Amino acid sequence: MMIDDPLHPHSHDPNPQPPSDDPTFSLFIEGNTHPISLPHLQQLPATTISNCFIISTGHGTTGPFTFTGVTLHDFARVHIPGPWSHLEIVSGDGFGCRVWADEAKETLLAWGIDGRDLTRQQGLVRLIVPSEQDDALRQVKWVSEIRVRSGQSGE
Ligand SMILES: Nc1nc2c(c(=O)[nH]1)N[C@H]1C(S)=C(S)[C@@H](COP(=O)(O)O)O[C@H]1N2
Ligand SMILES: [Mo]
Repeated sequence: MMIDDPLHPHSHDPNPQPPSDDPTFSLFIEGNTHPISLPHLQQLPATTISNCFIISTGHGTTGPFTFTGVTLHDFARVHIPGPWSHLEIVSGDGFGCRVWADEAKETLLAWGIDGRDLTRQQGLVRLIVPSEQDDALRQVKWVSEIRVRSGQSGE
């Protein structure tokens, strides 16, 4: 295992400080890179999911929050033409996780919280995986890259 691989999450200690001010992220698909801006993301179909918790056993649970954003399912329908098995979601501070296609309807690229815009400090744009309970290791703040994969495993 590579220690600095963002897809093998590090310690459970959250980083409170955004790596930059710009919420634009890059979509990597079949060797091409597309910038995805926040205004663009906010024009995609919005989904709101209530009763979300950020469950981090080491430093307490926060919530319930109501997050608003675009599901990865809707995002993929617009931006990913071919079949895909999973997405690698990576942040600007070297954090990340994988989301499989069968989870995409329940997973948000969130830009809103409790009826307001998420602040950059709160994670804008933030991956929200409501089912996750493992120290918030999939609640990725400051998404900076989404890489589309069609392989079997996470390798
Ligand atoms: N980009 C990024 N996202 C991250 C982390 C991080 O260090 N960097 N830490 C995770 C962990 S371990 C926790 S507990 C939560 C903390 O979320 P909060 O800062 O909203 O409480 O963010 C998760 N998402
Ligand atoms: Mo955590």
